[in-house]
Amino acid sequence: MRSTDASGDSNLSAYLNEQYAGGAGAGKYVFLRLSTDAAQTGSSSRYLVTSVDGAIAEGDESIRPQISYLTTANVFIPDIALIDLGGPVEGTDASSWSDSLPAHAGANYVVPGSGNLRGETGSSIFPGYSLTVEAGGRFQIRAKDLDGEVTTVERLLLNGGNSYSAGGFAEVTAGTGSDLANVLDGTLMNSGYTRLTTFGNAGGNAISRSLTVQSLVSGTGRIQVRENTGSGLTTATMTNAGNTFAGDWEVESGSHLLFASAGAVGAGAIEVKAGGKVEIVGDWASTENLTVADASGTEVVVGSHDWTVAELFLGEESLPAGVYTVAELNVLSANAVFSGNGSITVADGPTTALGLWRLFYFGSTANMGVGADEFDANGDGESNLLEFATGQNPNGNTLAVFELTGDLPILEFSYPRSVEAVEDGMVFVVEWSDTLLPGSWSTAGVADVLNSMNPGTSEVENRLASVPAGSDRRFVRLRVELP
Ligand SMILES: [Ca+2]
Ligand SMILES: [Ca+2]
Repeated sequence: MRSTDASGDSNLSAYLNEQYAGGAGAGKYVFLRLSTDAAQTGSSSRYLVTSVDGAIAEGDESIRPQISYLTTANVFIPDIALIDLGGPVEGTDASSWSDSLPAHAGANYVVPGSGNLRGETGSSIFPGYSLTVEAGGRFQIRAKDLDGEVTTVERLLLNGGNSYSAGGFAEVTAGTGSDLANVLDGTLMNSGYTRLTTFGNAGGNAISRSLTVQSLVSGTGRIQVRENTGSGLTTATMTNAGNTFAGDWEVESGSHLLFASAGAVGAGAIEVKAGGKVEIVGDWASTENLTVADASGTEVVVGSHDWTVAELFLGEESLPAGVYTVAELNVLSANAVFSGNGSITVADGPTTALGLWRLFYFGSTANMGVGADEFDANGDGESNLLEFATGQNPNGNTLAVFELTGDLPILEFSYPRSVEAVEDGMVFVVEWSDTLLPGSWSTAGVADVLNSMNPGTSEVENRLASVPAGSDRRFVRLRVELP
């Protein structure tokens, strides 16, 4: 219990004297009732004091006492639930809510599963302290960007479940109009699975109803952007550069997720599903992953920007660490399209040049199938690994050139060596044998240097190994080994 302060004492005293009415009210009881319907500002709540017979109506409102206090968020604030479930209902309808009042200040509102709350048309500020949408619940945004309108919810909490099957997620939808975007502002704290729904077609006609989220988005979980018909007619735009959301953004088929700045992505990872489109207008530097389905209709709009991600998954493949231009990404991608003239840097992907080489020629970094090291993809007698080691196209029609020249006492053996393979740690060993028997191969006396007369290129250098000639016959070979 708190004591009243000096002005409170004075007001309370004056109020009681008013009820006493100079003796005319003598004998009456004055009951003080604390009204919870009093206005609330921010986290400051207050009770208005009134008397049981409403004598204040005859009195001076200015001296009516108020008891105010500071609340901690979500403490001492009543929870009010949407009770009119199923069809869309208005928050301004008293019958929608468990306290039988239109949405008002000083309460936390909850839209449970099967709840479908329509935001107000025009610009509005949701009056409650917070608005929570639970799994299976829906909140429709109906402010129109064309008219400069904004729906503001100071604290929108999306508490979805863990799936996108019916009832498993919280939903925010673009609620009205055609050829426009509905606009949400305020803050949006996410947890669990959320779907942001836009509408491409309705009843067979294009209505192109997009959604713009200006809200500061925070929290974790998963936020999926999905156009109802997957026709690619709408965009879900995230505009707040201060977003801190640390979950996963997901773009469904025929849907478009646009981040107006790199900051708008927050700390989230991005997954572009088959047929989805993502766009970031800025240099996105992330420690999270970008996952892109290698499927037709999938689009990644890099624009003129440079992005950095921990890992870049293209289909099932994690691209090796490195810097990829949009053009290079389009070579690696069978179906997904990267657009613009920027680049994506992969910081933490697999790091071997051999993996990248396999990916480039065989579509996979994996040492298996047609890309396996010991496989001879083009049947020219050279294994894929030897093709890599000697800087060849494993699908081409070239053969590595090995030459053995010279005479007693020194033979000269020349061979091509991929600089990239050396940087990868691959070991090249020139060795000799007089019998070809297992265990007879030796490197004794071998010196292996760059062929200064014919050094090759920056990608494939020509090596010259001097090998001691034997007394009778001598065989020389190149052995390549992975690190
Ligand atoms: Ca071959
Ligand atoms: Ca070859």
